[in-house]
Amino acid sequence: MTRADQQPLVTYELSEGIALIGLNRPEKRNAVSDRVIDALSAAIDRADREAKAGVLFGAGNHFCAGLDLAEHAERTPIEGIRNSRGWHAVFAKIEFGMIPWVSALHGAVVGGGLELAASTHIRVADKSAFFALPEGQRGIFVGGGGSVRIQRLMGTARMMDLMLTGRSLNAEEGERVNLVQYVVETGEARAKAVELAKKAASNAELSNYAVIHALPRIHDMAREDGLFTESFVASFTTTTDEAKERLRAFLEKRAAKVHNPNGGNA
Ligand code: 1HE
Repeated sequence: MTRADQQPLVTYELSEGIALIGLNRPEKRNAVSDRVIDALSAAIDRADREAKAGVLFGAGNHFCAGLDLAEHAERTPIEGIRNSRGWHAVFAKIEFGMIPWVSALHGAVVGGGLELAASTHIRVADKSAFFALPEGQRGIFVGGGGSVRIQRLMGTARMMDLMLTGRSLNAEEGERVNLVQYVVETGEARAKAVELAKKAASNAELSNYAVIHALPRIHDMAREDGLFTESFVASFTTTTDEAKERLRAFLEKRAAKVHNPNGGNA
């Protein structure tokens, strides 16, 4: 039996409404082959149906070493496009699906691994994480949506620097350039990601959907179009029975107050 017969390339677990999806090819540093993309796609579909939020992580010492270079070495131009468009389709299901996604990053988060992480809504890195876009050294280009998503996160100048020089950023540098929102101690990324996913899962599902779908679209709109769209999304979400009940719960002091990080609310 081959290794692939024994272990799934992507693991799936549902715990307390949170889908935990693991890239599970640690002997190849979770490099993304066509079969990994197919398995990831199926897992995302399942999570979309049955979870309220999801966490994406990598097994072993690294989150993901990006594109499976062994597979890619043999592709024709049209096969390369099919491959890239396949990644786009799956990553779009993460970014614009039904639920919020949090990625737990450690070790290598490089190339397509960073593109995958960029399709999630919140990124948590532990201190072992490092980020790089070594496509130039491999003679290729980003193909998993990085030119859109990573460029949007870190800006053109910084992404050009990563791609032209092949340099790596550590976790703290990654936070400084907006690649991740959280940095935690080594080994703690997954627990933090689950904690954040649970927080998101406790929101109204419609609010989460609006956040995921409306914010990036409004970002790309002209100002007045954005404000117009915001009013409609706001009115639609605010007038649901669930919103009314949540608003009443606050007024009747049945709901938690906003946490005061300066030590209030005691
Ligand atoms: C791989 C891959 C891979 C490892 N495709 N097989 N990505 C890269 O250019 C990153 C290439 N990988 C690395 O730089 C290193 O492997 C790591 C820094 C991630 C990890 O180093 P290390 O010392 O822990 O592992 P290793 O010994 O280098 O790798 C272990 C095995 O995984 C080894 O195979 P083995 O048969 O010799 O055991 C490696 O060949 C294999 N491996 N990474 C295939 N990526 C949609 S476009 C996206 C474009 C990109 O993603 S470009 C970036 C590609």
